[in-house]
This record gives sequence, structure tokens and C-alpha cells, in this order.
Amino acid sequence: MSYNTILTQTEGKVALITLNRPQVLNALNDELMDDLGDALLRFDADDAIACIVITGSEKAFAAGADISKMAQYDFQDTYRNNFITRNWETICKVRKPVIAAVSGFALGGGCELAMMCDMIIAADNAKFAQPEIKLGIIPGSGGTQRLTRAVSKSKAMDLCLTGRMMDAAEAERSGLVARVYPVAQLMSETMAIAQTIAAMPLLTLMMVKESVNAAYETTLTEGVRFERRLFHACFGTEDQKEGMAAFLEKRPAQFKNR
Ligand code: CO8
Repeated sequence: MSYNTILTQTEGKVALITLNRPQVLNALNDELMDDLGDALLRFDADDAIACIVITGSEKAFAAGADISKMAQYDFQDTYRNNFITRNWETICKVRKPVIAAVSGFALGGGCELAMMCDMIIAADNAKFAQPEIKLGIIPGSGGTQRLTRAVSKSKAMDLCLTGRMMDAAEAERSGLVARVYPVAQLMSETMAIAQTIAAMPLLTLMMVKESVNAAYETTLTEGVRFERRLFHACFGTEDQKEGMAAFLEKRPAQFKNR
């Protein structure tokens, strides 16, 4: 796979996608989001891959949507042409775990992209913000929704109303970020986490992702009911037989993703 705006590589069962528009701090435009969506769907369909990592550069995960492009838009360009919805949320269709490895700026659409991933691992230089208010717009790809669910109403209001930046320590304290590492170790630590995940049985990984995501969409009773159905379904997989047999026989499990 070769793209203009992203780099892709694989390490074992982990796919790494690097956003690559360094001259504009990985500002997100349609071409990049098309490339990213295409790579994500290809890796999702690839049986050799079990986990996907998205990262940027040391200075910027992504500094938001491309303002030079957006500055030309009027209401009709955004509404009539379905700005964002067409290709910016392809990531939400991916069924395998996706990790955001965030170093530097994750602003506006960059923060929203990170929040569309299943978890965020941050470098200690990471800065998160929804600065759209300073441009006369509101977040447009879930910032007011996912951030509020991640960090509480009060902090989401603080960030979206002031546009201020939140550092990695505050982001971890607030629950936006799963773990923080020194910047020099971000990629090695994130890839190690991804390899740990990728070694788990794939169908079960997908069920965990589906079930955790259901917590955002349903009541507790419905969510637990959904979890119970997937829990029962696990007992129809070969990997459940293998995982439990391996434990009892005191040997490593050999999962077949079946
Ligand atoms: N769009 C276009 N170009 C950008 C962007 C951007 N978002 N961010 C940075 N750049 C460009 C700069 O214009 C500059 O280009 P040039 O060298 O040609 O002048 C280059 O990147 C380097 O940037 P700076 O010189 O500004 O670097 P600094 O280190 O001085 O500052 C900052 C870094 C603080 C990140 C600063 O660049 C900045 O504030 N950027 C804009 C951040 C922002 O407002 N982001 C939100 C954009 S709105 C948005 O994302 C709406 C989302 C809509 C939905 C998206 C769905 C996923």
C-alpha cells in the first residue's frame, strides 16, 4: 500500500499508520482522510493483522482540520457536500482494536480523531485541545460528544469554551488517555501494548471492542444484556476451548482466531 499523506507498515500482527503531512503539522484534509480510511479498512480485512496503531510525528499527532481549506468553505460547501461525514469517520467502522499514539499536538479534528480510536497512549509532550471556538466554529467530528463522555461535562465545557490546551498529565488524570510515556519511548511502548493485544484471540478482541463501545450507546441493563450475549457466543469459538485447556494444562495458548 502506498499513499501520499500517510505511511503504513506492519510488525507481526500489528499495523502502524503514520500521518504524514509534516509541513502542516499533519493537518487533516480530504485526501489524508481518504488515505487513512482506505488503509484502515484494508488492515481490518487482513487476517494477518489483529491490532492497528495510528500515530503522527513527534511534534504533532494532528493539528486539526486543514484551516487553509476550511477557510474557503461556506454553509453550502459543508452541508451540501456533507463535509466530514463522507470520509472522516471511516475509522468508526473498523472492528479490530485501534490505538492512537499521540505525541505533540492533538488539536480540533486531531483530538477528535484520537478520540475515535479505542484508546489513547500519550507522550509526555502531548497537548490536547478543541480550539475551534477561536475560529468561530464548534467541534464538528464528535468533540463535544466524545470528550464529554471521556472527561465529564465540566472539563469538556472548560476545554471547548476556552479552547485551551490540556497536557498529557491532565489528560491522563481526566480519563482521556490510558497511559503516558516519555516521548522517546512512546512508539516502543505503544507497539508493545499493540503486540500484547494482537496476541489475544481476534474474535474475542472484536467482541470486547463491540461490547465496550455499546456502553456509550445504551442503558446499563441493555449493555449488560448485550455483553451477556457476546459472552455466551465466546463459548462457540475454538479459542475459548484452547484458552481454557491451555490454562489447565499449564502451557501457552495457541489461538487460531476461530
Ligand atoms: N491547518 C492548516 N495548516 C496548519 C494547521 C491547520 N490546522 N495547523 C498548523 N498549520 C500549519 C501552519 O500554518 C504552518 O504553516 P506555514 O509554515 O506554511 O506557516 C505550519 O503548519 C506550522 O505551524 P506553526 O508555524 O503555527 O507552528 P507553531 O509551532 O508555531 O504552532 C500550533 C503550532 C499551536 C499547533 C499552531 O499551528 C496552531 O494553532 N494550529 C491550528 C490549530 C487549530 O486551530 N486546530 C483546529 C482546527 S479546526 C478543526 O480541526 C475542526 C475539525 C472539524 C472536524 C474534523 C474531523 C476529524
